[in-house]
Amino acid sequence: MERSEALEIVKAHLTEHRYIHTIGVMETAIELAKENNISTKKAEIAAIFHDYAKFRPKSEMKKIIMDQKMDPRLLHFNSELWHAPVGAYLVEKEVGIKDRDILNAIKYHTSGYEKMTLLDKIIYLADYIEPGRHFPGVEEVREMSSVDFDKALIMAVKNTIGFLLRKNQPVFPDTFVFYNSLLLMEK
Ligand code: DGI
Ligand code: FE
Ligand code: FE
Repeated sequence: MERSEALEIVKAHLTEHRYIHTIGVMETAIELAKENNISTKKAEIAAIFHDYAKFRPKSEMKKIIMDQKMDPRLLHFNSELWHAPVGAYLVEKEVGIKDRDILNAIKYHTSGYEKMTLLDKIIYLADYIEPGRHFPGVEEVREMSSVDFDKALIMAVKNTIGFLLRKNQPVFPDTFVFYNSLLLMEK
């Protein structure tokens, strides 16, 4: 699918703010894909559609999680997590994207999981460091991203977990599993 067509489709599902974020993720993901020698096309399409389901009503997302027999633990954790797996499902069903690599990158872009591929990691990190992000610690991760990709990823996951802990929020188990897998891989 051409970039212009993909952007036109996703735009109708997003706010202006979220569309600008999406463009930032797309540009960042393409840069990271080049730096890490993987397909920029898959990174481009996964980035464009990563937040496709961000504005679906919670009731609709909940129904999809149940009907499609997705991980039932999702329902006990923050509903912010839901747009990622639901997005992967809807992008396949409504947009017709069949590429498993792209769909998995969308599916795991919020929580992460144990066996993240390089494309999954690129979308996760691009979502975190795109130029529109301004939270504490992001600049350090941004700088590290082109020096040591894995180190930047660990910093990003660590910051996210720390952010949830400080807010007394539960952390989805896959996020810890992702964090552990990155640290154990380093050795
Ligand atoms: O959709 P975006 O705002 O672009 O970013 P995202 O898909 O990474 O999701 C945003 C939020 O999800 C992030 O601010 C933290 C929140 N969140 C809630 N519970 C969890 C969680 N993130 C992770 N990784 N794990 C959780 O358990
Ligand atoms: Fe998201
Ligand atoms: Fe996002």
